[in-house]
Amino acid sequence: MHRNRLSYLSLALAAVLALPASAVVTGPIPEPAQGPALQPDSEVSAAKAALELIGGGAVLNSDFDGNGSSDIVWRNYTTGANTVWLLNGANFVSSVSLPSVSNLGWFIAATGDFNADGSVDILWRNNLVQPGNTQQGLNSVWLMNGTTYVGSVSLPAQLDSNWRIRGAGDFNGDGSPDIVWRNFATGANVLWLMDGVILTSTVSLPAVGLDWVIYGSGDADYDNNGTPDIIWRNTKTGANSIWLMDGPAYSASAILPAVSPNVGWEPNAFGDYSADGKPDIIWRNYTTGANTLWLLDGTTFVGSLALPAVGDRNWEMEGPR
Ligand SMILES: [Ca+2]
Ligand SMILES: [Ca+2]
Ligand SMILES: [Ca+2]
Ligand SMILES: [Ca+2]
Repeated sequence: MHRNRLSYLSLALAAVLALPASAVVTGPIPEPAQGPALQPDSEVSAAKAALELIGGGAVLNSDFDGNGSSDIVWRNYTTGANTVWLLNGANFVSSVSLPSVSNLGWFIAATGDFNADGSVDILWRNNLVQPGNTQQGLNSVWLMNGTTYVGSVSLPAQLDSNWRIRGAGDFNGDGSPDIVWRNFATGANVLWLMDGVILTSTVSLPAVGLDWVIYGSGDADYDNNGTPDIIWRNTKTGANSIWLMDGPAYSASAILPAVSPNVGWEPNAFGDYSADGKPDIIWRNYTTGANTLWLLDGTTFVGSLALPAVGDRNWEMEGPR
């Protein structure tokens, strides 16, 4: 065990140290919005429950339009279209198209306010190893003003496609979102501590077996200790777990209810959708197109609520995370 941990650590360090100090790249090129905006399926939205708002929650870093409610980011991996759903609590209000990115190798990797201007930004990683994809390995932040694209900034590249960005949150409390990486070949996990869009240092987290996948972080602080936490799901057993973080260090785990594997559910968005100041989890079912909100009281499951479905499963829910 100890030896494995050390080998993961050295692998992780080797991987991050191999990064160029700075890479001049163009990032995903915004294109005019195209096609219809992502809309809820009408037959399901009619059945959606209104959620009684109990008011007063913190305004989280998952709120694109500044109305105090967390929103939802979508990307269509067939068309390249991108959309934000604006919500009022758990109620769908409207959808806003973002610029398209036609290179489907670009994944929306995380969200966070990287330039500390009060608007949530979008972190992209191009992770697709494919002939002709010259942007593989690049990472870029879209700086946003609300739901308006302002510009993009390149982060250091990471050419090893086994390293995937799985979320971002301010772990060391300096105001800059830090980036959560997981290596899908080795099980190693690393934080990039950021100063805005500048990588300042890396921190290795404990390694975890490959059945477990990190689904997100964001600013979701489930135990209210001031540090965002990390959501894990075991894709073989259906178990779900939260890593409670103490700054940029693992502190303890909390168990969430299990969700059967192999029926399509993935936890995809992490924010406060019940306006009680406590983060919740939105699940998307990639078999049926259904979306469901888990209401949490800290790390305790309280109940679930159906959200509008999106039958077109080319649309993937990409955060906030
Ligand atoms: Ca909002
Ligand atoms: Ca920003
Ligand atoms: Ca930070
Ligand atoms: Ca926490």
